[in-house]
Order: sequence, then C-alpha cells, then structure tokens
Amino acid sequence: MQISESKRLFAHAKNFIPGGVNSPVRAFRAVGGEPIFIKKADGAFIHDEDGNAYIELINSWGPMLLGHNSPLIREAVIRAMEDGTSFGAPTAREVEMAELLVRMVPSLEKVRMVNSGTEATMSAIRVARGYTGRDKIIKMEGHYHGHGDSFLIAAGSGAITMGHPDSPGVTLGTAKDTLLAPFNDLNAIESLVEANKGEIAALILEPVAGNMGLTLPQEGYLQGLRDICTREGIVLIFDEVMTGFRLAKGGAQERFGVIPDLTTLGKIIGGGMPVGAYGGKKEIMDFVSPAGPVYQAGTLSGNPIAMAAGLAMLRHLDTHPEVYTRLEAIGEQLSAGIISINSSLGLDYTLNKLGSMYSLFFTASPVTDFESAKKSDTQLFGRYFQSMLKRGVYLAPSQFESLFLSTALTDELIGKILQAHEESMKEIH
Ligand code: KE4
Repeated sequence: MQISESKRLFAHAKNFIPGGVNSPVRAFRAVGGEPIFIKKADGAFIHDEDGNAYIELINSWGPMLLGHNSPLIREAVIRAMEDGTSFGAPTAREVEMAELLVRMVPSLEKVRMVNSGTEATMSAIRVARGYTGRDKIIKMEGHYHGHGDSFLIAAGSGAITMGHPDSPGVTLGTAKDTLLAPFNDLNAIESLVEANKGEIAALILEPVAGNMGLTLPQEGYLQGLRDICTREGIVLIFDEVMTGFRLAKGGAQERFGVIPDLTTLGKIIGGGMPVGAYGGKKEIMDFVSPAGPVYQAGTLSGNPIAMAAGLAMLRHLDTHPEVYTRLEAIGEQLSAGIISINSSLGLDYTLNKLGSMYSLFFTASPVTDFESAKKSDTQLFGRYFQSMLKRGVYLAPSQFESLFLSTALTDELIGKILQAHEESMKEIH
C-alpha cells in the first residue's frame, strides 16, 4: 500500500493547521502512524490520495447512514445550490425541517437549528440554566458532548484519546459547575442531587454512550434518571448527536421509551453537511431568544444547502422504515461474526453493540462505564487498527469510539470485513 501523497499532505498540513488536522481524533495519535488523506467516498468505500480504497466503518462519525455520496443527498444539494448558498434570513426549508424533526423525535415540541453538535449541547445547557435559574450541570465520566467548556471535564472521544479529558483553558469557575458521575450509577446521581439540592439545572448524557466506545445503559437506568430529574426539577437532556436517527427513527429515546426534556442532535440530520439542533419542551424552548431571554444565534444556522441535505435524509428515513430493519441485520451479522471468530481463536474480548453501532474492546471485562472502558489494551487496539487498515478496512482510530454501519454494507463486504478481522486477530496475537 503506497501512502506517499498522504504523508506529503500531512507534513505540509502541519505548517498551517495545529497537528495537521481540523479535529484531533483524525490525527491517528491513538493508533500510531499517520493519517490517510481522503480524496473521495462512495457507498461503503473511502478512497485516499494514493488511490487506495477502504471499506469504512466510521461513516464520517455517524452521518452517512445510507453510505457515502448518496445520490439522494447529492442531488438535493446540487438543486439547492442553484438558488444560492446562504441568505441569513428565514426560509421555507427551515420550517419544514423543524416540523419534520418535531414529528419524528418524541421529545421535540420546538427546535432550533445550529451548525454542530457542540453548538447544540452548549445551547441546551444554557437554556436549561436560564429556564431553571440554576447553575450546575451533571455529566457522565467519559461522555462527550463536543468541545464546549462545561463539557471538557472527564470528557470522552478525542479528549480521552489525546489524554486530556480535562482540558487546559477551561476555568475553575466553569469547572466547578460541572458535576461528574459514573455512567450507569443511579446512587451517584442521588448523592450529587442531595449534596447540591436545588442547584442543578440539567443532567446531560449520551443515552447510549458512543464516546468511550459503545456503552449501553443498564436496565432501568434511563428511567431512573427520568424519575430523579422529574422529582428534582432538573432538565434531563439526551445528547443524541450520535444516536439520533441511528438507533431508531426517534433515536434512543424512542428505542428505550424514555423521554427527556431536551434533546440535542447533529450528524445524520445534516446528511453530511454541518448541522446541529436542540429542542424539546415548548415551555423550555420558548426561553430561547427572540421568544425569551436566553440568547443564542448563528450566521449559518438553518443554512439552505444544509437544510436541503438534511431534509433529503430525514424524508427518506421517515418513509423507508426498511432502512432500520437493514441496519439491525447488518449490525447483528457483523457483530455475531466477530464474536464467533474471536471465540474460535480463544479470545474473549468484550463486544458491545446496539443496532448499527458497535465497539470491540480489547479487555475481557464487561464495559459498562468509563473506568471499565479504560481497562482496554489501547496498544493492542492500535495494532489491530493498523492491521485492519493494511487489509483495506478503515476503523475509528481510537479504542474509545463507536463504529457506525451504513446500509451500503452488503453481505459480500461484511464477509470481507470478517476475513480481515480474522487475519488481523491472528497477526496481532
Ligand atoms: P460536533 O461538534 O463534533 O458536531 O458534535 C459534538 C458531539 C456532541 N455529542 C456527541 C454525543 C458526539 O458524539 C459529538 C461528536 N462526536 C465525535 C465522535 N466521537 C466527533 C468526531 C470528532 O471530534 O472529530
């Protein structure tokens, strides 16, 4: 495999971009080697600048539910471009997008469009603070909600990968208002609530955590959080930037039947364009300017091109339930195949999966929270990543990330992934 153009580009990029990348996890720091630079993508494949093709299981960290370069999305964007790219004024498409989101996501009564998941989560906690008049928030260790200051405390995703889950630059004044609890531990939440009575504005979590590697809520946990927040007047926020429209049409909240007060969204709702959204109960969202006093704004919020891409994606998901049937089948087929191969090799690594998301942890212990996820052998994961890459399968370049499958994965491609997996596991052990 020849990767000289990627190497040249990476060396050159580092002259102008911090670390040579526009998002840290892309730098391959956790898996060694240097990142490959992508030239194009289609269906289940990405192609690098040296002409190598890879079956890929990141799908731009989630958005490409239908595979890359879907004609559905591409044609909608091209059509929208003919009318101009941005107006900074209301458009009909934004109204249609909001109405569709409200209809598809159980918790949404009103919704505001923004440009990223980070903007969505930052805005959601601000409105929760404005609505309750309280300052503190609870987040889970290892969960990632984007790079807003309040969240860069025991954060997951690239923050774990880069080794700074508590980032410099976040002031003590900010950090003191972020309370931490282990995922799947209701007693810890009760203790925080008792110790901070009447001071907690919101509890935010990934209902199904993807940012420490896929980690599922245990039986009764989400409902337990719902009950505590209802009792205490705490705004329950489900960060569904990853799980929204992936785990079900209505996301994790539909799949688990637990309805938060606010929901944050991103990734899939933009169909690959920069889109985020936050929304929920009308009585809370009407605190958002200009309806209410909580300020939040954005030049490109509701951008017509991004809305065209998002609408094409959501309309398709709304009218094609077979997408989710297929995603469930692909997830089951691939994860069962990996478990079977590992078993035949006498390897009992933990594989967590749900629908079209999964993570293979290089630990035999169950992974139910940040502490147990961190028991994984990240060195061995790095060797696995490189071994799979060499065989033409591109995984997330970190143990602490979920993988995301798309409907572009055929049985034949699943077979190729499993063959590469078996060869890689033999090579690294
Ligand atoms: P963005 O600002 O990256 O659009 O969204 C932040 C965010 C918020 N909430 C959840 C649950 C998320 O997973 C994310 C972003 N996910 C990471 C992948 N683990 C983005 C990849 C990256 O940082 O490059």
